[in-house]
Amino acid sequence: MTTNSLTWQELTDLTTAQFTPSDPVNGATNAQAKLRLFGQTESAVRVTLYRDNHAWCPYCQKIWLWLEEKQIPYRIEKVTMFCYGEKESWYKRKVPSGMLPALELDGRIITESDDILIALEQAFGTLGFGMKDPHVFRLRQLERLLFRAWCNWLCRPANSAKEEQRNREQFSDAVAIIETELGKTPGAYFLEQFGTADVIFTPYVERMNASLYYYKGYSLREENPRFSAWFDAMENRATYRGTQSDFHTHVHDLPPQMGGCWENGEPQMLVNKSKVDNGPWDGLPDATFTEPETARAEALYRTIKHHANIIRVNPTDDKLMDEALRCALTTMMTDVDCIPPQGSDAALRYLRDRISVPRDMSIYAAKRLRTALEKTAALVGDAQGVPIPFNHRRDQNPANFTLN
Ligand SMILES: N[C@@H](CCC(=O)N[C@@H](CS)C(=O)NCC(=O)O)C(=O)O
Repeated sequence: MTTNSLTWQELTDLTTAQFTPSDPVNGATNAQAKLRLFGQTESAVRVTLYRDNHAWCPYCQKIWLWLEEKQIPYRIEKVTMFCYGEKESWYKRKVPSGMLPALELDGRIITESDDILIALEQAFGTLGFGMKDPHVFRLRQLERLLFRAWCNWLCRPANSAKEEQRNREQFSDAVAIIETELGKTPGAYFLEQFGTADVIFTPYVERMNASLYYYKGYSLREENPRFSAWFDAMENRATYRGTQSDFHTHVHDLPPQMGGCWENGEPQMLVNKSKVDNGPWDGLPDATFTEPETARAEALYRTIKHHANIIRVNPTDDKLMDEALRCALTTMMTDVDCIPPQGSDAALRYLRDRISVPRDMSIYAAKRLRTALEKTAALVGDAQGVPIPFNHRRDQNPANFTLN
């Protein structure tokens, strides 16, 4: 059985009936808000966080998560990272290096994420054990040890199988040290209670989990029981879920940021890479919490909101993409195939490859949309979209999405 595509009006009626977006200002952690009040008044705001449009920058995620956990009212100003497009001149006047994150606290600009956390602690108190606590200090050093071992393995080409193996072992040794640390307290977090140390580990451990799965066939989350429990505990926090990205977004954002990521070509790596790129996206160890019932409706709501720009930036003819996109959304919502126009397979896969989490939508919403786009594309062919660039991500230039 197949169905005809729904009109934009019919799709809008569906999302209105099925989805009530939460309040970006006072509701759950989300990547779209420009102001967060946590029920307080705007006069309580002392902080502005300058972070990237894509909600991707790891050092920004650290500050973001801390502010959300502490429920400090703050404004958000979004800035373009170099590899996505032109850096805003107003930001360069404020922070000449253009680096992110930056924080304005009572009118004072602070850069460097660790200095930002220390300043925030001085103004608002610590989140559990703070930056200068000796246990946290030691864990911060171990986080950098793990980071260096990860970079060494992922971001440098190995000259031989032996070198590749050595890099893998060095990383595994660093992981073993962290596993021991995680085992020192009865709970799943680094110290007795959730706090600064967990926030510090979050951004890069999330990126390690994604990148090593895809480029090396190594599953950090599945192969290490304490890391696994830590990820599960983090996913129990609505704050973390609001900042959480998916494997697809990370593995294609990392190469230009890190100056390259190197595949090892091993059989498991090839299997993992294919799953992340082509699906099925269900079952990937990027999220294991129960899927919210609203995932499809959220994906629909977010796509409708930006559909004019999504269609305009797609390399395919606008009319063709309009019909094809409505077909994919119809399938996503009805579970019935909708045959898109001939020649739209590459266009649908172009979009499948450019959903950015959490910038565009949450992780399960993205899985639903990627699945519907792939399923619909497969009805008319196997043409792939324009490949995702490796040296930059100007195909994701935020300027294209600020037009309405
Ligand atoms: N040590 C800095 C590192 C910050 C950093 O490397 N930021 C990157 C983004 S992750 C950046 O702003 N790069 C410039 C750009 O991409 O525009 C910190 O901890 O804040």
